[in-house]
Amino acid sequence: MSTADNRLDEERTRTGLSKDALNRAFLDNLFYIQGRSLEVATDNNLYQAAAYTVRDRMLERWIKSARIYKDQSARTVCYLSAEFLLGPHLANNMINLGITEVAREVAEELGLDFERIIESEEEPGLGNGGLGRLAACYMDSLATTQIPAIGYGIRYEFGIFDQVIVDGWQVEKGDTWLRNGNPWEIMRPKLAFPVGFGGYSEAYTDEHGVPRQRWRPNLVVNGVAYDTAIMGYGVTNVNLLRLWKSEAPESFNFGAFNVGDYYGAVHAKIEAETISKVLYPNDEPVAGKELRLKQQFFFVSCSLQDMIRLELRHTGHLERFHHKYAIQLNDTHPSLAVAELMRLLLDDHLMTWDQAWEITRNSCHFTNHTLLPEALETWSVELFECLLPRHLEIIYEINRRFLDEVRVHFLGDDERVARMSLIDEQGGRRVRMAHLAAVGSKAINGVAELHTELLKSTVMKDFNDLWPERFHNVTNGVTPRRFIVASNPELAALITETCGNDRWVQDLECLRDLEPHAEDHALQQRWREVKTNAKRKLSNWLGERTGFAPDPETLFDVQAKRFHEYKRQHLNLLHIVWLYEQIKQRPNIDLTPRTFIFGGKAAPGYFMAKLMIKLINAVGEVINTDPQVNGYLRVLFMPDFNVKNGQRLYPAADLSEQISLAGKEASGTGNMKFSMNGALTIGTLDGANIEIRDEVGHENFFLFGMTAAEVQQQQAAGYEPWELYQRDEQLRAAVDLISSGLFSHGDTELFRPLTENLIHSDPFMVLADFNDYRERQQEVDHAYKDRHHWNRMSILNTTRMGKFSSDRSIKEYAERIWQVTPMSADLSSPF
Ligand code: T68
Repeated sequence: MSTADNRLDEERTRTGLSKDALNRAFLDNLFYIQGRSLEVATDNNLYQAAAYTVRDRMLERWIKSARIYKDQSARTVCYLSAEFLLGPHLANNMINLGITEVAREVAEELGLDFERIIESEEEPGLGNGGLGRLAACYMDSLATTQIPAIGYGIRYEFGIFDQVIVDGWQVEKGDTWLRNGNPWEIMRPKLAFPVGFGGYSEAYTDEHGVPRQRWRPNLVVNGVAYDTAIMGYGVTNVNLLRLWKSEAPESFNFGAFNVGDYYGAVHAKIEAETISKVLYPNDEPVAGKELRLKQQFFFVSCSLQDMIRLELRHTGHLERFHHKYAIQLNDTHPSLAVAELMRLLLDDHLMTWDQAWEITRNSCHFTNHTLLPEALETWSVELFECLLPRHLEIIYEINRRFLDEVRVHFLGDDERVARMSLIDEQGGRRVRMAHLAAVGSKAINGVAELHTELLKSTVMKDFNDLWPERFHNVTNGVTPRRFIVASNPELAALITETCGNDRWVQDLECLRDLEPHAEDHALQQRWREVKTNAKRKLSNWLGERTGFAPDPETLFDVQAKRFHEYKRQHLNLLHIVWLYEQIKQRPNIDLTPRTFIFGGKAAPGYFMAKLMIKLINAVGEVINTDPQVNGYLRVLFMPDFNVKNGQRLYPAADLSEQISLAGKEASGTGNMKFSMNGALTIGTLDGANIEIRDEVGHENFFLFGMTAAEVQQQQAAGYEPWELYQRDEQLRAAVDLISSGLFSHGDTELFRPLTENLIHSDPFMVLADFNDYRERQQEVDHAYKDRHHWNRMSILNTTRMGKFSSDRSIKEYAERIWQVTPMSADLSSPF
């Protein structure tokens, strides 16, 4: 063999996908990176070696994609998000590379437990919930649909806390996901940008005699890039997720050392590193959280500087920046991008205001994820002035010009001007981040049809009156690669076998091919077996973790999502308590045996949400140990609901609880994951539930509760939960059982905050929807008894979920919002 042939051979071994190549690479990685042989390797050693092996296979494709994108001058989507809730990489990357089966064979031939290696991965929990997970699904779909994209965010050292349950209460544990290293990321020490804070804005005259402004910050930190490859499914495109870590600039340290201030230097280093230290939990008041604003500015500034660097390197100027980059702001967290891009173009690149504004306004696009007033971000002008004085000036100027436009458009409407201003002048003055994002964006979108309509008619009504053409709906979606193929391989195999091909993985609408088989009893039978196997697997896992393994023959009724009063986990609980009472009163009652499973985290400072978790565990303790009822009812709490644990739950659910108060859940995405895996939904007309119900068929969905319009009417008319409580005996019995102390060892105080809140205030109208919910649950009970009918409904739920693939969402963004086109990164083209 010639030297060149040898090199090629080596290269194939290093990055090839054959069994031999994988085998050799895996053993090499185990030996040369981990310093271990097979005999002494720990689970983590094996996982790391597997991860490096898979990552190396993505690298060549990644570099090639980047080269092709650059050569073609593609418009690149830059997805700016403070959160990316990625979930475990290994299994997913093997699926997208198409090497799962051959990798399994390699493991088996080496005598290794393939599943166990996959299980060993600790997931990067760099997000709170739906918003962060959506960003991760979109990264998967961007690569799969071949759209050049970079995800930009923060490399938090501590992601979302781990949840443990102690005496029924949630206890938070620090998430140390980096303790064993992260084989998926590549640190780019040379790719670092300075980010300033504080100081002042200074006027000066440039060499052409033009008066200008510049920022003199008094603190500068460095943002260092950490890159992760995001592989598309069934294509060779690989996109980039670039997360920023904050560090102290070296010069700063040396400066301090030179004057002998050793402690000062160390302190400065710690202060700089603090910025990317920890992810903030949502549902907590942000007031006073200066560090959060610092985080937002930090990652936005690094990301924009990176885009500018790339564009300058490529073309030498920024005039076409907006043609080259489509920036998507994932909620208001990155909305400082509007002000920072203006500053960079004005102050650093010396553009005129009009030029800079034209570029900014045509680069940015904004997604809103919530209508809850307490979640709409504002920052005090005082804090802004202190941290970002130059940005405040720019925001004032954007506002001055904007309000002039409003005045012209709505002559004499001063109230509207005050409502729309970027500055809220009521009480302490505050910067309204949603207004900043809206003014600086070409497109504004909601995440489900109802949500977009409510956005246009309530919180952003004034903006919709002014610029109706800017508003769009893009209903959320989730990736079927992770939420069917990776989570539920048995179901995936059955679908592929029945369809005769696996096209559905890339085009979820192909699931419709299954529909003619929905009546087929043989398929129904196998469908059910797949579900029961998934339930058995979950049951075993729960048995190991919680000491109780539920019976897979019972109906698995699952509510898994963040804990929040608007999501109404307490409505579910009230029904359980009511059922308990029914069984106690009529021991021979004819009920379908059910296992109620809850999962989800509460924000550490959200007392009511934490009390709901305690109540679930308290009710479980009583019910699960009462032989009179536990043949019918079981209540379980799955601790530490995260992406990995979610993947255990979705395949095993018979019934999915999507019971938020209508108008409160922007979209929901768990609803989609359950339904794709054949769970039926009991739900309200809220968020994407409405569209899911329209797709799967009204007869295959258990609907209950008020509409968003009815909610508004009742609240306007003065909602009186106390009257309902007085009038409705069933309801009163359930609430009273909780206050009686039965679930709290006689303590009548423990759950009082919850019951009192329901009776006297009930902001999320739990009592108003209770009866309808209870009745629909009775229908569920009956429906489950007719197995054929249930199986048919379950099959139809899966086959009709095509719309909710995140590939569809991304195609809509690409066509309607970003105006970008797919670009194949064909590996066979010359390298
Ligand atoms: C969720 N929002 C919506 N926010 O609640 C959900 N918030 O309906 C929707 O499906 C999902 O976004 C995706 O669009 C969130 O998850 C947060 O996590 C969050 C984080 C920080 C600050 C505020």
